[in-house]
Amino acid sequence: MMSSKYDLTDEQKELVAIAREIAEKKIKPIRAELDETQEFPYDIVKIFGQSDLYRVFVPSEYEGLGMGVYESSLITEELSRVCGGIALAYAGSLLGTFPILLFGNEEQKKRFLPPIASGEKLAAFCLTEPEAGSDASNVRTTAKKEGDYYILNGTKQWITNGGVAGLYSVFANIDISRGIRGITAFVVDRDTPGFSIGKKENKLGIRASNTTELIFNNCKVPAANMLAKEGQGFKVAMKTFDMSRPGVAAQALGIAQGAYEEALKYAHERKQFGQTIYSFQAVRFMIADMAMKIEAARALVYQSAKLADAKDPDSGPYSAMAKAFASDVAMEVTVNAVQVLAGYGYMKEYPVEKMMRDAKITQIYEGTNQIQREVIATHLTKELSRLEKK
Ligand code: COS
Repeated sequence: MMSSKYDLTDEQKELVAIAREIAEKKIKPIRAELDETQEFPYDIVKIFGQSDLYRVFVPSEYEGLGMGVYESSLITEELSRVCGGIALAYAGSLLGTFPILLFGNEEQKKRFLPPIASGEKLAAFCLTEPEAGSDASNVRTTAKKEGDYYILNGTKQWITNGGVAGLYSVFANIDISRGIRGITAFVVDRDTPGFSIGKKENKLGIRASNTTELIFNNCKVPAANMLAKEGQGFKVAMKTFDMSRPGVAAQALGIAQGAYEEALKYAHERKQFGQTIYSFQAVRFMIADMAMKIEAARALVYQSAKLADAKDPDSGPYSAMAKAFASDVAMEVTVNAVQVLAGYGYMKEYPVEKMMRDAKITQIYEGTNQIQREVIATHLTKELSRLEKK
């Protein structure tokens, strides 16, 4: 069913069609190989760039197309329907760009956004550290001011696009004793002295996505690259998540859609006991549940993306709901798709086992689904006081 049931503008329909064509013609033939080799899809990134997909989320003043989270999510969904890993070469760059879009000053936007819009540079979002996962406030990377520079020291881990980006949104603490109020955001260029790329991770899923450690060793970042003000980095990160989580939800939605389509097709072809397995209630109801839950997820994902674009004050909890719901659906659907394809589903000749592996990360990154439920529950307390005032 997908986005065609929604009231998309002609422009949005065109984007969906472009993303689908790239996914079907360019990504599908190589997805299994890149999953095996863990190679980054540089050629696909070039195609994304030539097709103006990175321009979608950049404002027109900075060589973008001036669209937003909704359109980017439609693209991410389509790409993820075929490969959730390769789709991250797109969605991961948007995540890394949000801090600049939301908090960059005019000069920074002019400097950083055009090469991201053209696809010349990918962006990466660098918050996670060995001791700062769910507790994002515990950033240990330090930033010390020296003249017109900040000197960064520390290590980031599990950074999407870590080894392949050109620009990095980095969170460091200017004074650990200030805790959360010391966290400060910077844009770090790949060529900055003292910056290097550490080990590349070997992952369960999204294996065509590049995930690395990053090392800051007296890394000399110009003070002009600081986003917002000193001590406002935690807010930069949280506001970024409010905007980026619909993208993870769209990735999960696309993966689920891909797995459901495989299961539906297979169940109509595969014969056992002299009839298609789709004629058995045990199988047909599993697939009906997949379709139903995917449609529910889609409604929530699109709504959360629209609220994010509208800068609705409640967009944060909606983004958290969409991310948690869609990723839980993706996990359930992909596990069941493997079950429908059974022995064949477990084999790498069919794509569903990869989709199951790819789905898992969507319940984990950009905040585990337990953290999403924390965000939602905290919001509900505020909702109660609103209800009581009525
Ligand atoms: N927008 C703006 N400000 C926000 C915010 C949001 N969405 N969420 C929190 N803040 C502000 C709070 O208002 C508070 O500000 P004040 O101190 O001025 O009142 C400050 O940030 C601290 O908020 P809080 O006390 O809720 O922070 P916690 O340390 O308890 O952390 C969670 C909150 C758990 C939600 C946060 O740490 C989080 O999102 N963790 C997950 C991190 C993550 O996604 N990691 C994955 C890495 S990226 S792949």
